[in-house]
Amino acid sequence: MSDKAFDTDRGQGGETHQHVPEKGPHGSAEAHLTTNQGIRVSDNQNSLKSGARGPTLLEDFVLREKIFHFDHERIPERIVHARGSAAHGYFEATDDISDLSKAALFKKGEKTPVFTRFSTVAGGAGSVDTPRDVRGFAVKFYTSEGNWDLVGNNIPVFFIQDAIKFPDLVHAVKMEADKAYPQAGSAHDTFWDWASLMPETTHMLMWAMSDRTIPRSLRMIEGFGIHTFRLVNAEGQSTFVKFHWKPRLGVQSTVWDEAMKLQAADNDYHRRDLYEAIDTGSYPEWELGIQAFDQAFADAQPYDVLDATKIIPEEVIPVRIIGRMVLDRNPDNFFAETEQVAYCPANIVPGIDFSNDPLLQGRLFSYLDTQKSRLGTANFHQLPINAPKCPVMNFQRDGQMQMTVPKGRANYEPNSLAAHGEEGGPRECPMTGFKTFPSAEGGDEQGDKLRVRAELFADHYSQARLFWTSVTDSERAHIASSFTFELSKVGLEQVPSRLVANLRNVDEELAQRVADGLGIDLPEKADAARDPIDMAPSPALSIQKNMKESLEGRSIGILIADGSDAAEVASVKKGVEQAGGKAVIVSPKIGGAVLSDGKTLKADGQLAGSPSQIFDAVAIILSEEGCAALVKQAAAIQFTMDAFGHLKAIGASDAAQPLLDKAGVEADEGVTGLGADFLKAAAKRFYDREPQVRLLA
Ligand code: HDE
Repeated sequence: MSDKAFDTDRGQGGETHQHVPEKGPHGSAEAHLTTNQGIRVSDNQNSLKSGARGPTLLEDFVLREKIFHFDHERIPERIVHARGSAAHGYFEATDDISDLSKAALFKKGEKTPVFTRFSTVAGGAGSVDTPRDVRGFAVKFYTSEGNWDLVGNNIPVFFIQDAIKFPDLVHAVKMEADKAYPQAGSAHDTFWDWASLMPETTHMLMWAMSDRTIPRSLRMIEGFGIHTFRLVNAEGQSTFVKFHWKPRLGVQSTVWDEAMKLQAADNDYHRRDLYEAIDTGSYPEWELGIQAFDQAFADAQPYDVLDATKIIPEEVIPVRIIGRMVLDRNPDNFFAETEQVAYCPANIVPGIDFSNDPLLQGRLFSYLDTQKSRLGTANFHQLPINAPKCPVMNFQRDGQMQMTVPKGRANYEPNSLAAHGEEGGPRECPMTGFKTFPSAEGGDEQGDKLRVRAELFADHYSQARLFWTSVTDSERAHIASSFTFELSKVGLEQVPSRLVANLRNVDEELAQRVADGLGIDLPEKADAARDPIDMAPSPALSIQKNMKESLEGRSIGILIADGSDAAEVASVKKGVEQAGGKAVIVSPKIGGAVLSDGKTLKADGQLAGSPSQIFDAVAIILSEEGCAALVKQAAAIQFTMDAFGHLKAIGASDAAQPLLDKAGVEADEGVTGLGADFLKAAAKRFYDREPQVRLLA
């Protein structure tokens, strides 16, 4: 060797490998690093060169294989729902519904493994967690009879009624084709241009502009199968059904200013929250409920149960709880599991069936198809995360990335090979196999091939109005303000008034408030294809009317500084933890603060990196000297001001008052001392405070 060679792992060159123990600084002697062909790698630091300063050699198969594989690590992201977080868990059937469905997974006491993925819709895989957006809620049940995928959202209705409009919706809402922004979120020209021309979006827009689309946590969202499905019992009788997931922690949302600030504070806010909850044994849990009904009920409603822009109010058909889902294990590998999981609404098991909902029917094609382009092979079902946990046997063969090795020559059916001592392969199961429910699809008229929609689909406004009349004044103000905010970002002059013209069919006051918020004249009311009717309000649609006051699953920030009273800090921390919450100590330095007892309490978060939007409530425990220092710090003032502005409880020591004053905190029910009253307040949001801190439409 003429050049002076340097071997990074082992000091100066020239040493032979025999002298080096086959063990890296973090590895074990047994875990040998190999190539993909299983050949042990002797050096993972240096490529093969012709002399230490010479060219790298093409011969270096270790280098080439490593770079080759790296170059192909990325796969196409999902066209929608690209950003997601997932977890393993189980579903447990808690009620006997054998009168409705013969599915084994619904047998009371049966436990079925699940893999559940939550997602935003519009943003790319690397986008943020808290834009205003619908959340996907997809559950794969690995049942003993095959996989059932319930691929839903956190909103019970959808933007469109017919699958043929889906590409238009997605093109309009995703980043604009020429500009590549916005990366996530609907506040831009093309979405509102399209939506304002599509009155069928109105009901969904009401939900999208409500606090449902800015959830506090993925653990605190509801889930809905949206479409009407069928359940089929052992006698072959069918019942229509809608599926609901109800979170044990209740539904909780952020306020819009908080959601925006969360994007800056923590891009991964929801992903981290889900992961950490499971990691610390605080398992997210939902109840699965159904609304079951028959054809006579369906025929009697003023809306069509096949229309995905309509709900059935829970007050009309109460949700019957039939099971619970617990998510108790984080994925081991994000790519192999969360990214490669392939959901498909067409995956159903005996005992469940489809309805004619034209949106559902289109989905039955789309998901299987998209997985081929995303995962690259028709054999994606063989990936561990997608493979059923019951036997899979058929005569499908070959294809890219075939992972199984079928034996023998029986790759066709019928065959008589078994009778002659060869492997004959599986056979049909006329008794236990899946049979489509033989619904009578009507006589000659319904059988005609027509590009039409059923008559009641033309009512685009009655249920949008139902949503508006069912929520609180505060929720209405949020809806009107969100419409105003989103439309304020639209540069196309014709669009806001067109949308407001549609809103006049929902509620005149809503339309007027949005027009006032935008500073435009109230346009003429849009023609309605079908006049809306008034439906009885459904309080179940409101978040605020159904809040669960609890500290469980919530995170409380405790701001301290040098001199804070040690006993007060300890008591608040203990109180929060005993109530099931998480107490997070925040101080100007991560190293902590020296408390009144002379001891240093280490902080969980540094003030500059732990703004109050990441907490559900805050306790500010300061001494006079601590407060005098913090009152001059923008981060501390902002911390306090935002907690107040985001309608959270603030528990404060007497000496912290100057900081509260500087931050503009005014006394109300949510501003407390540090005792039991704080713990009670911390379980709530103070929506009554809002008119005092923010101008709403
Ligand atoms: Fe999807 N949707 N969708 N969708 N959807 C996809 O499948 C599609 C719809 C939903 O975590 C895609 O694997 C069509 C309604 C979720 O992996 C794609 C139509 C609902 C997820 C697709 C709809 C959903 C998807 C993109 C109109 C709520 C993420 C990547 C007919 C009930 C699942 C993929 C996950 C994903 C098509 C409408 C929920 C392209 C054509 C309604 C939760 O196949």
